[in-house]
Amino acid sequence: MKSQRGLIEVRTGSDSDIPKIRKAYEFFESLGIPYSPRILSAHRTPQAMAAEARRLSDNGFFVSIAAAGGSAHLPGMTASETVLPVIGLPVTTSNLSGQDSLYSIIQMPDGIPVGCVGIGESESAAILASEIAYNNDSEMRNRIRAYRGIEGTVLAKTASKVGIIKAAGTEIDERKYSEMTSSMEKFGLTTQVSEVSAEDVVRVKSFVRELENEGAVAVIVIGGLGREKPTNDFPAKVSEMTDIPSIGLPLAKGFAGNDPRVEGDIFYNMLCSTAPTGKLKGHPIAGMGINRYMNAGLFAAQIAGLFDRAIQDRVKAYRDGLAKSVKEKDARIQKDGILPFLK
Ligand code: RP5
Repeated sequence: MKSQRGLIEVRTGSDSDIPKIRKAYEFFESLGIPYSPRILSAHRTPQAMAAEARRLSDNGFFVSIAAAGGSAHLPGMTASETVLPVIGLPVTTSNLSGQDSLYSIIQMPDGIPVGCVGIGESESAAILASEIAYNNDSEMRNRIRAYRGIEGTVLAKTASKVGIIKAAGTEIDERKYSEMTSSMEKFGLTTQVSEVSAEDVVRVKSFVRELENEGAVAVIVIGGLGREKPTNDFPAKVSEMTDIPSIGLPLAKGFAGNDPRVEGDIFYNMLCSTAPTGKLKGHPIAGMGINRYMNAGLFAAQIAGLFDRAIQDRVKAYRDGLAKSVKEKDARIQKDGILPFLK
């Protein structure tokens, strides 16, 4: 497994992660996709980890896969130092089977998104990274489609367009939804929206084909736990049909753990499903945290920013705004004390 630099960095928090994500390297090897492996620890080498994250873009990378286990800070910390899309790969652990890794990666607070795949789903991470990095490369896209068994071929023409597909019946928080779409507009993205029944394969397929023809850079797939039948496995269904990078946005009102209608938990159900063979199958989905609407829009903007400099600059300005607001609040606490914050 000789590696070259390429567009994709694969950082692990420890050498002990490497054999656990073997399938990622194997995917790149089998499709002839160059990648750059690193060991960068968020807690043992934090400075080097952050410095290398800041250099990702200048070093020509388009995307970083950050694989870590336990209290897995690596993906979130990497994402906070770059505006390139970061894919979080939760590594399996012995005491909590990687649930610890998953939860510490996926539920990133709004503002800094990480696209998280299923626990140990290293091939899904590699496929997703390739779909993001080679969105404007017809030859590579068709190679990935053939590998995944997706029907038809595409002619790449990257547009700053993002599809949004909602599973009918999902209870949407309209305020947060419009915050997401209006911020996407401000970043310079155009959106194409569809609400369809998760069971209506024909309509879902025709919508994704339309997006493919128009050069969409990402599709945000919304499903959730509602009063009706859960639709949080909708992102997996959509991702099965297309190589457009799929961003999964799971929604829930109130407590989202241990829903008896869901196999595993809300994330497991979104990122992995049982294939007809009865085997567990992961999907190349950039999973967002529950109700992290803003992060879904931001992740789409970060993908679009790879191909459109103006969008990337707006994402940078947004990040600067986040940092400025924290600094202002801290200055206020130094000046006025804690009382104004204890309202
Ligand atoms: C994390 O801690 C790594 O990503 C790894 O999954 C976990 C354990 O690391 P080692 O103690 O095996 O080096 O940083």
